[in-house]
Amino acid sequence: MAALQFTLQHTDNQTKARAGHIVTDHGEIATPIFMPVGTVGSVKAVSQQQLKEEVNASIILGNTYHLYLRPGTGVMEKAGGLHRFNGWDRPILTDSGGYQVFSLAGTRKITEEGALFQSHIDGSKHMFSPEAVMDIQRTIGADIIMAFDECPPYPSEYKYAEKSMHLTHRWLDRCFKRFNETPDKYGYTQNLFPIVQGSTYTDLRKASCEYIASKEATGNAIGGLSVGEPDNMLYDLCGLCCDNLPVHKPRYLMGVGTPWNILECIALGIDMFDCVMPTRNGRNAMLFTSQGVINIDNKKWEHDFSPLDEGIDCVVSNYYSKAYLRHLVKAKEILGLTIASVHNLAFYLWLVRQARHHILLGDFNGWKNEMVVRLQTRL
Ligand code: PRF
Repeated sequence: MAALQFTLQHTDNQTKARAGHIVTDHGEIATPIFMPVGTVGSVKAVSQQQLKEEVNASIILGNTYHLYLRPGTGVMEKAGGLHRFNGWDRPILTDSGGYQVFSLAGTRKITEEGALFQSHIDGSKHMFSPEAVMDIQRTIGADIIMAFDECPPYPSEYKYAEKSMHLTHRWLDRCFKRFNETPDKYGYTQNLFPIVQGSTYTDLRKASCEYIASKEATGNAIGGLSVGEPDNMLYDLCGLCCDNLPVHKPRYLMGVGTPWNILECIALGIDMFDCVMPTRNGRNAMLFTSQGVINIDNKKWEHDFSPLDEGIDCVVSNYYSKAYLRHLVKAKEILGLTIASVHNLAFYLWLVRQARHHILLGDFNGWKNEMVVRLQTRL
């Protein structure tokens, strides 16, 4: 079995958008790609069959933090890894838990050693160190695993951001040391992606990119963005990071974002995205469609028997009507959560496939500019 391979197929003339191809031991991924978030080993309200047949997902995410707390590494090891446990036989990426510790856990304390935190489930105390997080991700067995990092809040003072970035870099050295000392557990190859930090400071971002690039990993990630900063700042910092990361490695922008954020960041040179927005917002009655944003709760849809979205290639989106989904949501029927989540995910996957199509066709920029306006329309 082999380490991840990335082939850059085409770079756009007018923007920095790329069409590429990733090969992992669990299958291939055409880029740019969006990865549905399956925090606890399940994409909320959506089955693995729906992810394959209706959403067309080629890779999903899991979270080290959640899977470590429940069901725990004992179950994961006995199952033979997350793929065997949840029945998803395509690629999986796990986030390292750094971000989740800072956003979800109760009291936490960051030291040189790692992060001490209290479980959001039962209040029990745990310690995540770079070594522990590598060991846990070895046991979960995702194809792509993430380095343990600190994501500073927005805004952060320069001094704090600088100290935090250096800590993330020292943790990265420890991650690679542990990763290289431990073998693949399940017969296929795992890949460790390092994460750029540096908050909103361009000199720190550049320094972090340089440090991350020096690790010569099979892919690189950008963290610490989409944490409350305005969109123009997200785009400036994302662009700067893309320009300072290796060209021939996939670039993964963590936790971004809205459909228009994704299109703008594809234009800056990002290849991989993940975000809870399509599933979380779907469960809260917000639909992203090829014509704009719909609040399906709204009375205006009560008698609208037209399909959720005729503009995309998903049977669920073409089949169920707006009036019917509104009814399910109002009646708090479980199926409503599933239809909204499947639709939103299918839309996100359709969007990145369209982006790839237009990159290869050579008219990405014009298409993107039109879509960025259309997708933000409130219907
Ligand atoms: N670090 C990690 N995971 C993340 C982030 C990060 O900075 C973000 C920030 N948008 C989302 N998920 N490890």
